[in-house]
Amino acid sequence: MAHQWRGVLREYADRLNISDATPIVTLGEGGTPLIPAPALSARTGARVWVKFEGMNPTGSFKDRGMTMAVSKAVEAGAKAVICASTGNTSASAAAYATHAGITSAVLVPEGKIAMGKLAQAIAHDAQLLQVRGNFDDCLDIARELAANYPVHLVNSVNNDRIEGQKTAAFEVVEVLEDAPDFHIVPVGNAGNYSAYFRGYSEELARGISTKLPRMFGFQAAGSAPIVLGHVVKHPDTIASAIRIGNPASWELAIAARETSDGYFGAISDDMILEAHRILSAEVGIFVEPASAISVAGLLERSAAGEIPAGATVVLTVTGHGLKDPQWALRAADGSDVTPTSVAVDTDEIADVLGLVKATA
Ligand code: AN7
Repeated sequence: MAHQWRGVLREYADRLNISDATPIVTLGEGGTPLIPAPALSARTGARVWVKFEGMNPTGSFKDRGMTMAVSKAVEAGAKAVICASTGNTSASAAAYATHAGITSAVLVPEGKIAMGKLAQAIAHDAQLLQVRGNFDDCLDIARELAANYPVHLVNSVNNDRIEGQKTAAFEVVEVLEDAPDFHIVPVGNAGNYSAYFRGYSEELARGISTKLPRMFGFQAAGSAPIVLGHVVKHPDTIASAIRIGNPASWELAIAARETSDGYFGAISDDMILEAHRILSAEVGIFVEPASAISVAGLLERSAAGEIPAGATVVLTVTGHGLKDPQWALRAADGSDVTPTSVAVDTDEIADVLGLVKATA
C-alpha cells in the first residue's frame, strides 16, 4: 500500500509525551514541504529554503500543536476546548475539536481577524465570539474561563501546543541533514519561535545535528513588544495574525534568543507587503501577510550585512495566502489591481497579451 503521511503524533510518537492511552486526533498535519527559493538566494547570496506551513490541513502551522493539544485534552476527558485567537488558532482548534467530537469556544478580537479564518472557525462549528477588545484581552479571558470552568485551554500557554509544533524543526533537520545556520520565523506570542528552538535543541542533544541555528524572529513595527522590551497596549499592523502586544511565551523566547545567539527585529507594514509581493511573484508561494515578515526579515538582515554569503537559511512561512487574499489585489503604490477585461476575440486577446504570430 502506498505510504501516507500519518500526522505528527504518529510520525514522531517516540519524541512526544503520548502513549497507547492517547487517542490520536489528527487531520494529517505536518510533513510540509521545505522549498528552495532561488530568487531569495539570488537576492541575498545565502542558500534560502522556505518551510511552507500553509500546506497544513487548516492552512497554518497551528495544526501541529493542535493535534497534540486536542489529543491530550480528549485523553484527559475534556468535552470542550477554548482559545483566544487572531484567527489561525481558532480555525485549527475548531477543526480538531469537531473531528474529535468535542466542542470548541473561540474568542477573537472583533473585526480584526481575516475573513478566511473567521469562515473556517464557523464552518467547523465553533462557538465563536467576537470580543470588543484586542487579542491580549481575549487571552486573559480564555485563561480565566479555563481556570474556573470545565473548558480546556488550547492556546500556546498549554505546553502541548509547543510540543507538537517542535516537530517542524525535526522535519527541517531530516531534509537538510543538519540544522540550518539561521532560522527565521514571524513572532506573535513567540510560541512557534520557542517551539523551533526546542525542536532544534533536541536534535542537537540526540546527535542528529551539529549545531543550533541562530533563531531570528520578527514582529510588526506597530506590534513589537519583544523588540521594544515592553507590553504594547494598542498593537497595530495589517498582519492581523501577529497583532499581539503581550506575548504569552515572552520568557521562553528571550531564553531561546540568548542560547542561540538569535535576534528579534521589527518590520514596517510596507516592508511586509513588499516581501509578500516578492514571495508571491518571484518564488511562487502565497502566504498571509504575517508570514511574509520572515522574508522581509531576511532581506532586512541581509541588507544590514548580517547574513554571510552561502549561509543556509530556513524561513518559516506560517499561514496560507488564501486565508487573507485581499493584499494581493493591492499594487505596490497602494492602488487596487483591476484585471483587464476583454471581448471573446482571439486576435484582440493575443494583441493585449503582446503575442506575435509565429511565421511559418
Ligand atoms: C500566520 O491564531 O496567535 O509567535 O491566535 O497565525 O507562535 O504566536 C497566530 C499567530 C505567525 C505567530 N504567523 O506565531 C492565533 C495566533 C501566523 C499566525 C503567528 C501566528 P506565535
